[in-house]
Amino acid sequence: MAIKAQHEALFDDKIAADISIEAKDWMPDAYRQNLIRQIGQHAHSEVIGMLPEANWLTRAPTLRRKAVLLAKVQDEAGHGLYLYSAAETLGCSRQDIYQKMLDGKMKYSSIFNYPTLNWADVGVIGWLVDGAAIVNQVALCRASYGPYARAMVKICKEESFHQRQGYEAVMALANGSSAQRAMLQDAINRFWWPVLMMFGPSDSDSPHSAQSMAWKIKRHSNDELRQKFVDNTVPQLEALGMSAPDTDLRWDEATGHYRFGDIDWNELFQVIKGQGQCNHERLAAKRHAWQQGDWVREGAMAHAAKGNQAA
Ligand code: FAQ
Repeated sequence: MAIKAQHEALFDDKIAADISIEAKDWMPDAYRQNLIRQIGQHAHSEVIGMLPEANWLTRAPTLRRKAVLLAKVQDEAGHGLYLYSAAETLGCSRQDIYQKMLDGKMKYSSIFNYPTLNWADVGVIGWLVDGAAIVNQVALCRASYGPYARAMVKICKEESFHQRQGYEAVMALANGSSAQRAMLQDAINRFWWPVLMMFGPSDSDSPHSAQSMAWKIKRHSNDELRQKFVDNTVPQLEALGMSAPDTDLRWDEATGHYRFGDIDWNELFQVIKGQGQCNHERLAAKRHAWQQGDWVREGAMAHAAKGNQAA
């Protein structure tokens, strides 16, 4: 057997036997490129995802809420760093993929292109956005690429804390004044559908899913995970005494799942294409931060070079 065919056979055997693929293992180039694409997009989502909540850091209602929010936003930066490191193990350069994101050539999650208009949005992001991220990411803890799967284990632990802090914050509003309840319902109404879109296009419209599932990068399809999220979340909505902006949402005894209305896929594709409410603002903020941080990078590199000379 030719060497390449031997490599391919070993790779296929490992995938079939659920043995992790590690950084130094042979892997098909398409598998490597697909992972760089997904992990890179995931890393960018974490760092862009800091912006909507950071918008409320200076306006948190109490010192306790502010300290918790600061810690959460900082955790998201950490998640970005683990994921950029995981992507680098595949041979890409962090600076290159970051630049592609700044240039609009690499994607990040659609959800972060929606504005945070009131304090309830911060609780709803923790509860629903982190809640959706966990449903997606728990499955990724078993992704076939070892460095990605291991990064996801640590990230999921922290995301669970984020989800609970979000639910605790929305519980306070749900038990508050009628103005607080109205503010919470407004935030749910604006975030509900965009959160369902986080799981990606429907399976029939998802070009990467079949191959990613065959490679066991994705363990569940976009629609399966979306359904799981809805099933998890509707009882929480009911416990809060709140509702989703979906008149078709109902329990289906026959399937044991909640049925929900049609998603506006046109909206998702517009946001992905860069035409969401905040796409321009988010990228402008990151480009500005990158330029402002130039002197820090220069100093750090000079320091590192000096350390290398001394060694
Ligand atoms: N937004 O064929 P598929 C978080 C793109 S982390 C933008 O289905 P795939 C934590 C997709 O990239 C949230 N683009 O693709 C947090 C592809 O484009 P391409 C991020 C989207 O990869 C909380 C094209 O459409 N999580 O929230 C979206 O098999 C709070 C075709 O789609 C992850 O990234 C979208 N919603 O499945 C942080 C999880 N959906 O590359 C701060 C890891 C699809 O061909 C605060 N990623 N696209 O140009 C995944 O699980 C997958 O990549 C999916 C998409 C499920 C997102």
